[in-house]
Amino acid sequence: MNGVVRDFDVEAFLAEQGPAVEEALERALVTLLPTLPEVLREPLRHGVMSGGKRLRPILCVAAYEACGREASDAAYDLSVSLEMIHAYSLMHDDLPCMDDADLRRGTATPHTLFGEAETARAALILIPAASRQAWGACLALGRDEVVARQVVLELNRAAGSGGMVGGQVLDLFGEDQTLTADELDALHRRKTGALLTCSLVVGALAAGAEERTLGALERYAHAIGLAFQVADDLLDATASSGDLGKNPSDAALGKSTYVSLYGLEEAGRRAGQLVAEARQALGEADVHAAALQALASYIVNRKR
Ligand code: GRG
Repeated sequence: MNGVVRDFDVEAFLAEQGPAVEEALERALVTLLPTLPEVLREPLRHGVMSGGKRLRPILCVAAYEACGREASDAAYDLSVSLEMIHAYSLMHDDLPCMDDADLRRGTATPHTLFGEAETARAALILIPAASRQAWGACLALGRDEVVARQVVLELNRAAGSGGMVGGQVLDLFGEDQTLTADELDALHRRKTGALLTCSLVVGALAAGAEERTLGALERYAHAIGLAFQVADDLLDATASSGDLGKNPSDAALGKSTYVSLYGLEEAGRRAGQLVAEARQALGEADVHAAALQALASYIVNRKR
């Protein structure tokens, strides 16, 4: 679908980033879990530690590095605030009152293992915990409270009704309806795009990026946010639930997708165009970040 970035091994890069993200998540849980009633600890741990690509933290740290900073434990601690919001959203998304899924990341969903009420409650704890996580990490990175406040604000804005939650509402209300291209873009810019965009913005803010770099990273993020969803729809239409490790499919839920709207070939072309837009945004602001260039391609070429 889209060419690989020469001389950059994205698979090796992801394999290297993964353990640093897992360790930061463990550090966050070591602080958080003992503060909770026992009955909520296992659903929360399962929701956060059940794997996944860890794309949001990886993008956050890649943006931080693209702004000339060196990744440290505190940078990964910041990045996992995004994964905590993502984990809560998946825990809720899989509940019977939403997508009613029993498989996610190749494993049983938390509510099927630990109960609906326990999972719903445990997931909610992750929202304020993510804000505290981001705040503490910003200060540990040497940023002042003005920047830390801006980071926490961006995180909550992306997670809220103007972002992910608002997109989820549009998604649920759009079931069994045929959405237009503009409606589908608006839905996914919020549901999936807002948090992905926030991942880069937070990394850049914490790095003290100048306006021009911040703007370029934001444009890059808008493009890959949508490209991610187009690729997700292509995978949903072409791979089995066993290969993807999740269910049910969008078709089974009566959802409009980029594939139902454009067909496989045209949706693939759109994903390619969005990757090109993302790369161009970096080039225009002279952001030389091989990892981000390669991640844009990975997002549309991934197999899960
Ligand atoms: C109150 C209406 C209301 C909603 C609560 C449930 C919810 C908030 C939001 C759902 C948002 C959601 C499920 C977005 C899905 C985004 C998405 C494409 C997830 C899959 O992301 P990957 O592929 O997953 O990065 P992994 O498993 O790799 O982490």
